[in-house]
Amino acid sequence: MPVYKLIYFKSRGRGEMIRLAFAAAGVKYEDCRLTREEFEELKASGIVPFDQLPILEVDGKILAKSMTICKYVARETGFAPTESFEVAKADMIVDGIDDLTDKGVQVFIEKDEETKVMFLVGINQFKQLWFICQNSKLLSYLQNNYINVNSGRRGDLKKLEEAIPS
Ligand SMILES: N[C@@H](CCC(=O)N[C@@H](CS)C(=O)NCC(=O)O)C(=O)O
Repeated sequence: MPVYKLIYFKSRGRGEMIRLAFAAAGVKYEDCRLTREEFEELKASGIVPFDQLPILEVDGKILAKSMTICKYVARETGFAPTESFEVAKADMIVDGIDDLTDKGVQVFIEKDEETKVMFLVGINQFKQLWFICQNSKLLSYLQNNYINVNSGRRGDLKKLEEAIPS
């Protein structure tokens, strides 16, 4: 098994899907979470493709782009399908998650509170979210494996689930 080092910020963001993929596969990896200053230093070293995180080091070799990394981890750990149409279906869900993440990032970086709320409402109405939840059972996976029952966040997810048309 190669030595994996995932480098991202001290947040879930675009790194979390990769952390979930490793967790689902039960594969050990170093979960390196940088501060903004540490990221600037790493960038200055010139090893960060696209000057963006996350990146994954695999035995010292570097891979960038969160969804590319997710798909790579899924292939390496036996979670990815191999039949052509099934691969395309998995890619379709990954692309949907990517679109959804872009919308989430919009909310995260928006400073104006009213615009933030507008973006949030937009996400709840976002068809991709419904599709992903229906097809990948993402929400139930998150609820069963990831959300701390005692943290109160389970309630948030429940609300989100109820907002999704069935
Ligand atoms: N499509 C890329 C987007 C990566 C991206 O935008 N990463 C942000 C953090 S979420 C970043 O590193 N931005 C550079 C910066 O903040 O200076 C991916 O999925 O990896």
